[in-house]
Amino acid sequence: MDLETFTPASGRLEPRAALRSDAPSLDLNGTWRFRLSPTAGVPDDFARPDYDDTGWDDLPVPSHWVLQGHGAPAYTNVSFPIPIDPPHVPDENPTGDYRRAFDLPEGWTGGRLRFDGVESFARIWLNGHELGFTTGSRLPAEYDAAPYLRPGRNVLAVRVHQWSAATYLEDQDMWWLPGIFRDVTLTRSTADVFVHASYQDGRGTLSFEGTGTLSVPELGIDGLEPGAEITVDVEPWTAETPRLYEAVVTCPGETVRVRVGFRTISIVDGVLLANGRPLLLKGVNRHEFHPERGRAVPYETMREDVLLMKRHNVNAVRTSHYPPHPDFLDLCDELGLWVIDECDLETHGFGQVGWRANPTDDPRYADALLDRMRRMVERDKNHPSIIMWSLGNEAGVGRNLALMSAWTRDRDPSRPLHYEGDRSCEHTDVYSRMYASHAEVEAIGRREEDPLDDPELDARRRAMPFMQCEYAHAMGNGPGGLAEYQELFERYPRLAGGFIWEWIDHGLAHPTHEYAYGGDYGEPVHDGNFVIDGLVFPDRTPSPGLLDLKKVFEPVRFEFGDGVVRVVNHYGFTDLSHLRFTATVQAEGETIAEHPLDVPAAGGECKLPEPADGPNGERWLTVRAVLAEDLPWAPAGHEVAWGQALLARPEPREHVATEAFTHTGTGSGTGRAFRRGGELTVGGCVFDAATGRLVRLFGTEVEGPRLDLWRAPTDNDRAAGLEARWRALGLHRLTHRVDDISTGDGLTVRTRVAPADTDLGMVATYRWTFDGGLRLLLDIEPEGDWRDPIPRLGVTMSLPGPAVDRVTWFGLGPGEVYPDTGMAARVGRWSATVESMQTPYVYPQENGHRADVRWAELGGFRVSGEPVFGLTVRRWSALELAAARHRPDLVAGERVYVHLDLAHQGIGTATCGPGPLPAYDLRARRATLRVRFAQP
Ligand code: IPT
Repeated sequence: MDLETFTPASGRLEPRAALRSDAPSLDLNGTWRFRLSPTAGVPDDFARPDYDDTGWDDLPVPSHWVLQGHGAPAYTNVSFPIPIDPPHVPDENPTGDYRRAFDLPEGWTGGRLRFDGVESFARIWLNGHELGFTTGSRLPAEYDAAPYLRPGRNVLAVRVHQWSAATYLEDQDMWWLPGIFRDVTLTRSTADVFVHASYQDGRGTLSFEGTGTLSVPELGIDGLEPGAEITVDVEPWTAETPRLYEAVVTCPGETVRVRVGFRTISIVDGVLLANGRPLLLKGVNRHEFHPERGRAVPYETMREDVLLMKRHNVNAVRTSHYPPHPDFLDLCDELGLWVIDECDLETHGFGQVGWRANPTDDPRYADALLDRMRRMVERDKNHPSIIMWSLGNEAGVGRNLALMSAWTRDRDPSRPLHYEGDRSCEHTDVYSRMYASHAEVEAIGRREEDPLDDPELDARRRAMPFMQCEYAHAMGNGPGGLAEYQELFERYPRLAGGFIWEWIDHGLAHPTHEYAYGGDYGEPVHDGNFVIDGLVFPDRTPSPGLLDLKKVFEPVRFEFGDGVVRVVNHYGFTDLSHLRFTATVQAEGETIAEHPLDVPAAGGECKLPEPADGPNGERWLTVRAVLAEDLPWAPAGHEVAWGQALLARPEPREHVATEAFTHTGTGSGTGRAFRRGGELTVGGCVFDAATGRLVRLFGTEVEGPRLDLWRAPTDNDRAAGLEARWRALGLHRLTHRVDDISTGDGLTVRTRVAPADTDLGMVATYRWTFDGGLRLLLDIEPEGDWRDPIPRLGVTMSLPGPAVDRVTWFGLGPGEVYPDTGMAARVGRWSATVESMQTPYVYPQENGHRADVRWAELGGFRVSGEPVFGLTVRRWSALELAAARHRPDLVAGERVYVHLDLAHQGIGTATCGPGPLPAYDLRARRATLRVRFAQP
């Protein structure tokens, strides 16, 4: 059967550029007739124009049938959902038959049928005549329709098989989503144009391949012939300044418009350059994804992606791991993103069988691989945003890479080649890796990486720029370590930056789970929530990881000195004249002064305003850079960068000696502990006399605070092996024993806290005193040989649920912070409901920790740190959070849990890449937590 042939297609026309042409075209998207069969062998009589399809269903095109109620999606990462036996596929091969009738407009002749994307094998008939078949799901296929078109009614029939020999080339880490998922058109355009537009020192050189003549009215270029070259004064295209010129190519029978951007990508002395200047890629990996529509992404959603990227200081995108919808690339040209366009090739699952029979090295697949590369390059060659071609992802090594690379070098010498899967870099121009640790990136930055066996290849690779095509795996809470990577990228010229894995969580909208991941459709082989690893949630709400990334990628930095701020321009190609700067002074989070700052376009030192009068309290200066005017990707006032400096600390708080309160004489106002029956009272707060536990805090019933070491493991904790070690140790099931309770000036409760079946433990001594507020000084002392990092160090208390609705705090906010994340947080006064303090990770896990909190008001009291504490407030316990598998599993209970922490374990990015850097490991150590509870 054809679907088990190595041949990539039959009957298809030569690939050509995606162009905007004035040639007539007919949009064939819309409602088609559809029938799903479980196997491939059903009769194909449905292709006859007179076939009766009344028993079929309607199906929108573009779409994936599994997201339209026919069959179900399936998620695997590396694993193939079919046996690894190329080119064969199982008999169970979901097969979708499509029919669509259309009327040809009066006077229409000729034309091509164009399919922009069909997953994965399509056979096409027009009016009962077979046009051929095609593979290469995310690449266009065109057929000559002229011989079979007829006036009036025409019938197009398409049979799509989910599995084919080509499936072995499309093992990307994503949902398997068959169907006609991109546009279908009948077009009379046949033109192909390849525009070359380079830039050097203010001058642009333009030429083109194709037929007809080219004009760029704005540049006074008129009637340029193919092959001729012209050099004129131009403004360059960069992602920061996406200057496009409209070119018109008058071809036989049609006029096409191409937007030209003048730019030159080069590699000089091992440094990646754009227009002669170093290019630092601040990138993300983008899959096409929409929570309801899968890879059939609406235009507005593509645009939203680009806008969101731009607004978060992202300047580059790798189209992992296939060419995107062509409109996405137009948006990148227009709004400005550097793009690595990646071929639709991944054979990762062959790695599971020692790369035996890998298509990348199988000559029988040579045509198919070359076909994919050609179709990408031909389709996308006119985009100034595309700066490199990538041969594919995780496809191992093999001779077919050489063919793809040689063809591409010949066709388009202007763009460097990328491929990560071959460490020798034999067929590429850049040294690319994924998830290399900070230490390794630094070694590479210094050109001190481990050598390759082949000295010639080693010398070649050592002279290449380096990039991480994937790093900082944004799965769940995280990624940690972003700032440290960025610091390295900026320090070593060889390092051209990289691309975060990945842009979006691929959670599919689900009626009970909210968002589904692998296994939620009963797939026998799946990779669970590994597909939930994005910087934005499935609905494109930015996650804390994206907010941190925005901070780390800031193109403007502020360095504070005595009465001055130095503004440093980190843009690669523009000055700061598009920005407006302000300085705000806040005392304990209340704004007391705001001034514009006059910053020279080149950056430099600015005097700060004189300190203003105002209330006593911790005083912070915040300097912000915002857009001065509307830009196509964000409105005026959009914040691009900020910095903060501490101006003044408050006078140290005078803690009035406990005796000073004894004169109140009521007992409730004193620091002495009074016993009343089974209760002890300290300053109006009530403790259980037998356990020494606080039971009533200024009238509110409470449980705890008690020492707590547990957090709901993050994906990264799990991947780092920490969860297993923590559970083995029993940190989620600590026991508490009271050893001593003594009263006098306050109350002292000595306890030993330990899990079962180990001699490790912590002595926790709670000292309660009253000075108008209730102070807790908790002394923690580990006993035994603690080896592993611990999840957290702090206390947990719970209150009746209704007691807390909103939390107001002064400290870092508004979002969550962990030791190696939270760069987006700034010092201020914040207020949020308990609900909105939860970060909605699709796969529930530790989240929502606010750091460096000076004080917080909740539940009718104020808790102050001496000096600061970490704060987490939830309507479920850490154990309930850890047990949940989807967000709807988390149901508000009767209690609200308040965690007051001294420290947390770092986050890292161990789901792919390194765990937390050693400095962010939380070791069991002697520590003291000091907090004070008071009525506001
Ligand atoms: C890497 C893949 O390239 C990417 O598609 C994705 O699967 C990512 O891992 C994990 O989310 S490959 C891996 C072996 C490092």
